[in-house]
Amino acid sequence: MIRIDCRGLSTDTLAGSEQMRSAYDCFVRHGYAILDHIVPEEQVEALRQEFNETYACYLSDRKADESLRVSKRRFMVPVALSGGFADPLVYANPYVLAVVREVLDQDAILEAFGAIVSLGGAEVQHLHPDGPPLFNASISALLPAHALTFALPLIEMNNQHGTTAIVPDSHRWQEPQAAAVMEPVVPVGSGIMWDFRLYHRGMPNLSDRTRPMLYATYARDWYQDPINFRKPMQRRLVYEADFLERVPDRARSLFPRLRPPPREDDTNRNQT
Ligand SMILES: O=C(O)CCC(=O)C(=O)O
Repeated sequence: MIRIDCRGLSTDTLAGSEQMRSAYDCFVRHGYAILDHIVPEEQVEALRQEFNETYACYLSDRKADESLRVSKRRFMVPVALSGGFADPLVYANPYVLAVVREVLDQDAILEAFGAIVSLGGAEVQHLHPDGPPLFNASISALLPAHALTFALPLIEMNNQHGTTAIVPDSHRWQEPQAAAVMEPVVPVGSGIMWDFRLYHRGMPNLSDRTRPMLYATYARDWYQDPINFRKPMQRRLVYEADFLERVPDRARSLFPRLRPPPREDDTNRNQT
């Protein structure tokens, strides 16, 4: 398993760094990158508390119109880009963006943002990629990545709380096959990213603690995740009126089509 330690790595010189080169190589060859020490642990702990308070409604086994059940006791839920979740270190982490822009494009967008909540007792998921092949043709597996998922767990992902198991190299599969599965421990402050084509699955949560994992979908700017937002009330990005004003210049290109959200009294305006 290849891991990239970002501790002490200056964000000013990331593009040419050996660590980012290794992360890129691992991503292109094997379909994943694990980045250690990208967010201070105290900040992740604060996010976990904020998540538990703000999103308490998602901490039980309950179906909701705006969330998606992705396996037994596991849900994909919307998280607003507000409070601690609007910190650019979360949605535009410099280490993550360095890999995203190299793997996808300098103009890659943040296509969706939210959390996967794995409740205590959540069962193992089936192996799956995050999206279907781009074309119904073998060339799809040979192409560069078109989208990727970044996951930032709010408690350690391990064999008690359940990690995201991945099948290295499976982004190049022409069809599903038997292969070794890797179960990385992802500590608080670390993150993992995988190619949208990579086979992976959430592992069982054997503990009685809920395991929230923030996710961000980054994509080439013409791509939209075609399967994970199939319910009418689900939102890809939830944000407040002044969010865009607070996005730093270095992250503006993640939001090329974002407009201020519609006012409640103005139902004729477009929604993103
Ligand atoms: O819960 C996890 O670790 C992964 C969830 C996942 O891969 C999904 O729902 O698509």
